[in-house]
Amino acid sequence: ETDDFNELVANCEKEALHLSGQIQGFGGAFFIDNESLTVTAASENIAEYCPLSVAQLVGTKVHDLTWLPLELLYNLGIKAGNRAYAFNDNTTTASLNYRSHRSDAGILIEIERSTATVTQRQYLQLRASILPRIDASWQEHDYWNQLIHTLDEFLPCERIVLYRFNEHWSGEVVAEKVVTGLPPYLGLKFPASDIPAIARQMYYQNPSRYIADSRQEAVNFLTQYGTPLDLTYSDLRSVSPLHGEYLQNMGVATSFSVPIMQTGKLWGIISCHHATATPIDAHLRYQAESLVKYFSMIYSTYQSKKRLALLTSLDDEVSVLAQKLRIKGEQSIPSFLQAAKTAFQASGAAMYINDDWHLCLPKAEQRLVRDIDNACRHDTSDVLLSKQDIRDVDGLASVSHEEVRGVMLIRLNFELKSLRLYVFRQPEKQITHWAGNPDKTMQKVNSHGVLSPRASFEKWSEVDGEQSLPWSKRDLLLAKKLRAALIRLLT
Ligand code: BLA
Repeated sequence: ETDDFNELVANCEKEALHLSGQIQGFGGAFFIDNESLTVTAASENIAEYCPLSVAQLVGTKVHDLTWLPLELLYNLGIKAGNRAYAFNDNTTTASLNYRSHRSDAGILIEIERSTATVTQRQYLQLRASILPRIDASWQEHDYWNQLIHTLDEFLPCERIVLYRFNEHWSGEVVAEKVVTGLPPYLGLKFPASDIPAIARQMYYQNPSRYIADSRQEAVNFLTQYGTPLDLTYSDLRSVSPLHGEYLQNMGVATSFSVPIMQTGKLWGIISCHHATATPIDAHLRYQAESLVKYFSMIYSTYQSKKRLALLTSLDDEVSVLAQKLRIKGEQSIPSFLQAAKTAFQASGAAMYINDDWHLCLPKAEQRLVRDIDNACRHDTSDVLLSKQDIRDVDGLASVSHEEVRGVMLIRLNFELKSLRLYVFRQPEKQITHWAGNPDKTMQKVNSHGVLSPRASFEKWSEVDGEQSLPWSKRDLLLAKKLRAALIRLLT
């Protein structure tokens, strides 16, 4: 079963999303080739959105597209990925929203019917509602909640979540607004395979991903030669069948997600759901994208300030620690170790200096510490070694001591002097709440072994009592700063 699963995940990672050759049926699209300046591809449903049939449109010269809002071409620029918009255009009888996307090969035009609109003034009011309410006492979740509540003012959704990626691309719902009657996802973790790398990568090219109806049939969109067009920049791109099924299992028809970038990297997403197909107008989506970008900037300023404050407070902490060693030398080692233990929220500490061991462990065990040192000190990893389970270190598989489970080693190696400082943490019971069993993100649906995404997103709690609490970014920074201070002290 694990093999099946791994194979399927590997397949997902390979799915060429941009070459699906199909679009979703809530809009129509055609492509203008750069070289010939003629239309070389049109979606089968294009007649619903323009005065021409597929056969009439393909082959048309760009200057004959007189019904096309001109700004779509004028405002486009020449960089691949550039976009231009024309909202609520009334050149035809219906009010239409147009979008153009520039790629190296040409220009993709996408057209949707308009269903709602946000005026510029309304948008400015929404945007303003994020900024003036910011208070010096705001914590992270205040920023997150403010964003989703502002989006909720104009997006027709039953659930809006802020989903933050973790280190290895699993993620967690850290803020949520959901109508009563639906199960909350707040605090639940989702495995990385729910959004494969190839789908995450799309957020660097596109400001959002909109799935109008997870059950709707796709519409063919092929070139005049019958080959699929590159739909990288298409908002209408058809839905990966597997993801369509995932959404249906979640009870979601409409899904709209917007990336949150921090320092140029995908940090999280806003994900909006509705159980029944509920159109989100292109103009509203565009305003949501702008609002999320605006939020990202404010939030990264907040993060920089927080980081600066952290660095300053760590500097203070380190200088107090280092001071302890400086004043009384050898004699002060016990109180230094005690203080280091506190600073790292550790269960014990040990230091090797001047060819001697000093221990600060409730049950001091010289031998154990020497064994650990023998196994760890030659580790070739960086200046710091940190583990949540010391038994993962080669040669230490059988260590069993109730105060020694997590380990952090800070080492200095000089020709004459060598110092190694160990801090230990005890095992701690830790609970992770998953949205469904993470070992069963896939299920077999029939005797042929066809796999499908999990059917249950119900809270599934995983309890681990074997590891120490993780060493946080703050712990690692503190360790690096302490190491630098010790170097200054000893040289
Ligand atoms: C895409 N998966 C996505 C997207 C999201 C998620 C947000 C982007 C498209 C969208 O907005 O709907 C996942 N959505 C979530 C999560 C939450 C949410 C975690 O709201 C939490 C609240 N999916 C799987 C597995 C595979 C998979 C096992 O579960 C494959 C092995 C694939 N997910 C998959 C694919 C896409 C996707 C292929 C891209 C879909 C597309 O763009 O067409």
